[in-house]
Amino acid sequence: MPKKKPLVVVTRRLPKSVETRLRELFEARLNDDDHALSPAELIEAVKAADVLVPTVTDRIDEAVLSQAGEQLKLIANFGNGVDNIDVPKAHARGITVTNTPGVLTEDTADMTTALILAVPRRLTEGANVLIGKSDWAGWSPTWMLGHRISGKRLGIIGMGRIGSAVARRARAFGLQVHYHNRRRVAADLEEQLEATYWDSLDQMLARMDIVSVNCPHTPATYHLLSARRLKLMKPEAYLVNTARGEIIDEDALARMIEAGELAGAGLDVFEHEPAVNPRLLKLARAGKVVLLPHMGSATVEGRVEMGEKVIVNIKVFMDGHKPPDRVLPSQL
Ligand code: 8YV
Repeated sequence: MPKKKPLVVVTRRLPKSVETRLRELFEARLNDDDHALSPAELIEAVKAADVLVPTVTDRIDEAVLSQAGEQLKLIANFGNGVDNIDVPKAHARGITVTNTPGVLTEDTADMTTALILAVPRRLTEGANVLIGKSDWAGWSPTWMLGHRISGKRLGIIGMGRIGSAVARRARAFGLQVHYHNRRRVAADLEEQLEATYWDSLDQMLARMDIVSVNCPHTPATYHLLSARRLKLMKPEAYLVNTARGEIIDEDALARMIEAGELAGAGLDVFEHEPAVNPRLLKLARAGKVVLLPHMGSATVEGRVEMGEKVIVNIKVFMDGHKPPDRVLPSQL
């Protein structure tokens, strides 16, 4: 008798080619209308699935995991960040967790760079003039002036894959690269990026013109940029975040920009997605911040490669081997 295919429950719609391959390999339960699953639907999914493929929009916490059936042995996250999953609890229940690192590095670094450029150069403000309510009065020497990028100090928080890719791009724009990381990176990488390491995040923040958040969201990085730390930044500095909203105290950030204690921000991620802090929306309308709806890795190519990684992780796991992108609680 042929072996029964594992039931793979995918919580959101994925690119067609990925879904087709999932169907060929497994008994795939897909989400054709792409709605975000309710907590009840998520519980239903973990009760039935051998493998769950969630995304950032699914909160796999203790309440969900405690309802999982005995057969659930793998959570193959479609995404790099795993802060949507209680990884220690999953491990304690004997469930392996994997993610999709590497394939969204360049896309996310591109979007980070776009925000690094867009905020000081007032890109969205300018673009909105031409499609806005009032007519453009024409060029003038003192109109719509932003600030120069070249020669400024960029402080990268989190010099992992994405942070390093941001640093490479930043060099090309003439930015001086500084970074803070849990561990200092290898000397040859530091040299290649001409990057200056700051052991003290506080001291780095006080000296940067632009700060980019590129670290994962873990219990240790929740509100890493607290009100106290944001206050250390120069009033003319900008903050960019393409990692996770929870890393910044958003209310404190909004307050400071409103008060002119910080020049502006470029944010692709938010603390309570899909809700966006109304104060930030107001600041965006005033041209003080640029807000994007979590688009950092949103490319066709990236999504297909993420899907490919998910499939490889499931296949290898089902063949009785350790999947390549396991996430261990000790790594968080
Ligand atoms: C993904 C992301 O789109 O992979 C990540 O960590 O933040 C995003 O770019 C999302 O997580 C998919 O689940």
